[in-house]
Amino acid sequence: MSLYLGLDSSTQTLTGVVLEVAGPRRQIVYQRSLTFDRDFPSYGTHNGVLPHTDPLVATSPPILWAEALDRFMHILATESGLDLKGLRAISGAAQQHGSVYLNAAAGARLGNLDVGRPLVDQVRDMLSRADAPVWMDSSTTDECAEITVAVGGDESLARLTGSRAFERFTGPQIRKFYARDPQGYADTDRIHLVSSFLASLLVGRHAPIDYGDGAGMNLMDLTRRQWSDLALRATAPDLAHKLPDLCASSAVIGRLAPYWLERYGLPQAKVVAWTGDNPSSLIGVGLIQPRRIAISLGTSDTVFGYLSEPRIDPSGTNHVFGAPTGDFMALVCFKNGSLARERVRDAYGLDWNGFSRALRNTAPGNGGAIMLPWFDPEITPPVQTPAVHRYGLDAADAAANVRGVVEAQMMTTAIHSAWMGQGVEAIHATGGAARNRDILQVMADVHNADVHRCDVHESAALGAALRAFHGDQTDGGRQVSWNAVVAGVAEPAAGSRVRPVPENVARYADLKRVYAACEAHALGFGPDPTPLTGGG
Ligand code: XUL
Repeated sequence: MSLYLGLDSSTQTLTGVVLEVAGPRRQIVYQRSLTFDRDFPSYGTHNGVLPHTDPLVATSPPILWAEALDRFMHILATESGLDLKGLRAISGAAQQHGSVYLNAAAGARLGNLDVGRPLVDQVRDMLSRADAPVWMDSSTTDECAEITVAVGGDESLARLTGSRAFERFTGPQIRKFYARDPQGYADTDRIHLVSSFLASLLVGRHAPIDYGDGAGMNLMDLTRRQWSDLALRATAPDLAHKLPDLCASSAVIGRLAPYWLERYGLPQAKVVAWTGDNPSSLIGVGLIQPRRIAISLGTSDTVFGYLSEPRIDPSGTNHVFGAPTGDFMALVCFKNGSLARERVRDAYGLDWNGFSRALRNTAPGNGGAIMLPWFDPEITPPVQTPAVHRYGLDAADAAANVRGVVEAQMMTTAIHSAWMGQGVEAIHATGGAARNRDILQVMADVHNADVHRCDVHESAALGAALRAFHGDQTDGGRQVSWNAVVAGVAEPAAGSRVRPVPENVARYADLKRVYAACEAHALGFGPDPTPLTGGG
């Protein structure tokens, strides 16, 4: 019997999942989350982020993440009741893009962690910058523009690194630090991602950055999987010497350092490279084959696509990262997810049952009526000023508006993931709203694909535990397919398949064109499409 620990250091929590593998049987035997605000109140974070007067700035204290890791290991060792002698490997995932700045003494300190002192006190002395900018930061618009010009434009940067410049990405953040605090930058010996920083604490030396998370920096040549000289030069001087090495996501990067063995009695488990939370979730929702996507219906709606080759989104809104399988993944994010569904539900005084009833009592295609449900600023397509647009849709008709919001959300996911160019056969639906079969039917019909419900929670931590298992196996010379890795754990719920109805598929093929025309009109670059819609 072997145990595998998967950790996920997200914006607000550190979660650990322990997977037990005994022959073909896999089961989750332990799960625990620590919430940064509640469990570590002395740092004064709000939802995991420090307060700032400038609303565009978002940073967190890296020592908080280190303390949480230390406390999690203590709890695991003393309260889990697990026989940890069987712990064979650990891997992890972390919020993407955030960066941690270490001084020249950090290498030696990492290699010599004092078992008698809490980790947090030792990490404090390793930092050349007390705070870490995180993915919620959007203060680097100038730096994005400078890097983009130096690399030859949006499209060149996207082709090179998988994404055009985004404020939260690590390269622009590094450039801002260099520009605002040149001495701090000069004192920085190594710049880690959150993922490689935490992995470094486990192995007791500077850990590499994996290709998956490395692709979220605007610094890595996505196809060659190496740091891009051009992008590095566009970002900050001498950066090549400050970045860790890159490695495959499944690489075993070391074993648990003596600190963990002596302090918590843990065995010398292997440590598999950490990655970003999104690449890790790809495994956690069992997305390991081409022609499959996952749609997470949560606070925001997110599409993950498994890609066997790097592709570029011509609209420049979306990202391509490395996938833990060694392939690639696409990430498309829609901000108006559950919030938009709730706004419509509440506007018509419905509960979720009433919402479902409205969906069942209206015909697919909504008589040609279209809603653009941009209750909040939207990421895909980019919409700065929120507004709900209705084309041929009567705002007083509750049922038509319920259908309008759901059809809009499914059509926008289909239209804005078409660039992945892979013809979707099956969709893994996750998140709260995936419990609603009527919504999943619209998803199946709009995408013309089978939809399977995935009931996994903590998909990033689960993905990390599965990656720990995979890394351990392949490191031991055993070939194990990703199918075998996720079998029975990160698979769709049995009996949850929803098939597309051919007649609805045909209707939505037409309606998607109308939706795209409405979107173009609302964004100001297309004619009024009302004649095409229900009101025409
Ligand atoms: C992805 C992104 C977020 C963070 C959240 O580009 O910024 O999903 O990874 O933790």
